[in-house]
Amino acid sequence: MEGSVFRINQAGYTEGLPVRIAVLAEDGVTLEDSRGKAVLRADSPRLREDAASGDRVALMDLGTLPAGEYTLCSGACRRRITVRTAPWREVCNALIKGLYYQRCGCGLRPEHAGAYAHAACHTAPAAEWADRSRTHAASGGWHDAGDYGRYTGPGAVTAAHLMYAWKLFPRGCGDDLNLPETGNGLPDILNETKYELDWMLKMQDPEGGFYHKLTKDHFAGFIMPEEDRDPEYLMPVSHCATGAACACMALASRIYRPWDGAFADRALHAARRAWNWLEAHGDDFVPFKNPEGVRTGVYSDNTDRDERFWAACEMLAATGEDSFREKAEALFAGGQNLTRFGWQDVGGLGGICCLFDLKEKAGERLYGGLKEAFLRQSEEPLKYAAASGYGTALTKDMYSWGSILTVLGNGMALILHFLLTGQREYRDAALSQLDYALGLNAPDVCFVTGFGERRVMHPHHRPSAADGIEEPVPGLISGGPNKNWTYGTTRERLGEDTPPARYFLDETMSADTNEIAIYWNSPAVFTAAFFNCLCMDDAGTSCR
Ligand code: 9MR
Ligand code: ZN
Repeated sequence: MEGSVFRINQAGYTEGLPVRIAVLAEDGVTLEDSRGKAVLRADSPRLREDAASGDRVALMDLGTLPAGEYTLCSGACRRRITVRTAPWREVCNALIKGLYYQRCGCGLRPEHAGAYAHAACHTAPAAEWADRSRTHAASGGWHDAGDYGRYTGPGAVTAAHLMYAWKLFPRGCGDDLNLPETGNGLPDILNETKYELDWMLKMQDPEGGFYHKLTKDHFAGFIMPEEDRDPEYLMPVSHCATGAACACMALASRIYRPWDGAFADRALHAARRAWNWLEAHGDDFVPFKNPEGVRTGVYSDNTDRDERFWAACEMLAATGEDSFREKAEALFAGGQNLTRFGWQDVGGLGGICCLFDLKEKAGERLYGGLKEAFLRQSEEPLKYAAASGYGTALTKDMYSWGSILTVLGNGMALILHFLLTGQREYRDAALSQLDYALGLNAPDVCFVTGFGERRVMHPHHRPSAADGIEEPVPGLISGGPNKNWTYGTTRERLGEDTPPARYFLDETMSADTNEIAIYWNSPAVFTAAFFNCLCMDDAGTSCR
């Protein structure tokens, strides 16, 4: 495998969807079936320089292939690929189960977690940072990433990706994940999401605002979570956390109502209290800063206009009240990035809400304007993908910390564009973003743990490093190449000349290129759920 001239989706291609590979050599390419018979021959590919990686590479579309095992041949180099009827189910399930392994405040039992079982962690009540005399029971939620903190905004965004994945692609989200709740009547994706939502409700302060995060004052060492026993604190309320939690809770009230009216009511009540807090704090926005002496994740942002926009859309969808439409219109008119779905810019989530759930309720002004803006903005990722030697929807400057979020967020935007217009080039470009995550990339790495012959083995993830098991915890996705803000230790290893798309180290200490995070798993769930749905649907356009 070392030095292969092929880059492939290592987790498997899908019958009925284009099979794309990248090749880095000029020899002609032959594809053999499992009996060694050539089923496809391509002339010498025309290599072109890929700006992000510096590679001379050709992206080849082999068209659609029947399910089976194949071998790619170029000169002396051979590499196996697999085509399956529905590879996405397994990937999607693993990515959701990956979040289960991040559960905090409980033990993971062997019957659900296998070898990755561990004792309960972080169960103690937490004091407010600013007033240690005030303590609250706030355990639960998912560990955010490779660290053990729980952060409200990132959690809200993750839960929203999962809820929309379920809302848009219910049959694609898998089920039967062997969670403690499996079989209780709720789909498992919603069971897993509820674990985070139940915690998030505990993060609301008596005034209605949401604490920004629940962490220690410093990151833990590389120990198991149950060994991390230093006190944790509720860090101050922030505008962005409150806006994101408001939106998330309003969405949750709609999603869970068919199964659990009492929970839906609690969620909507929390959302209203958060909204009132935002209204009362319209003029005093300040970016969140770590209090003196705190060194855990900051998740700072210099505006809350996108969180307010998303919250207004979700409040409108949950209540139908006109005042929210007016707010949403005004915040949209102020400018929103509708293709962003990450913890910092949540404009795209407000967009999904309006475009797919509100329609008439949004009114022509908001819906029409938003749709036009979204369709325009989402042409960008298509252009990036077309310009990239690997079909990746990033320019060379976009390889920042957690570049996988931008890749998969663009994948989400491309899918939504396809759902709105039926244009196949958008669907196919979205597929390239998943192909990237699963190995069709310059470093030749499958970024999802547990998948692929050249998979991430040493993510910056405390349990994976501390549990004594060779394979990392499965179903977690690495942030991937990052050359924009890097650690000295990473630079020492990779040097100045390594191009952005190759700026990746599969090493535990490289948090800057190889951490995992819940809100990187969730856009992968969304995209995989879509393609899983597509595989199950003969019409091939939508699975709604
Ligand atoms: O995802 C975050 C990324 O966008 C930032 O560049 C990076 C540095 O501030 O932080 C990332 O978030 C980390 C958070 O601060 C703490 N938990 C781990 C997160 C993933 O690396
Ligand atoms: Zn924990």
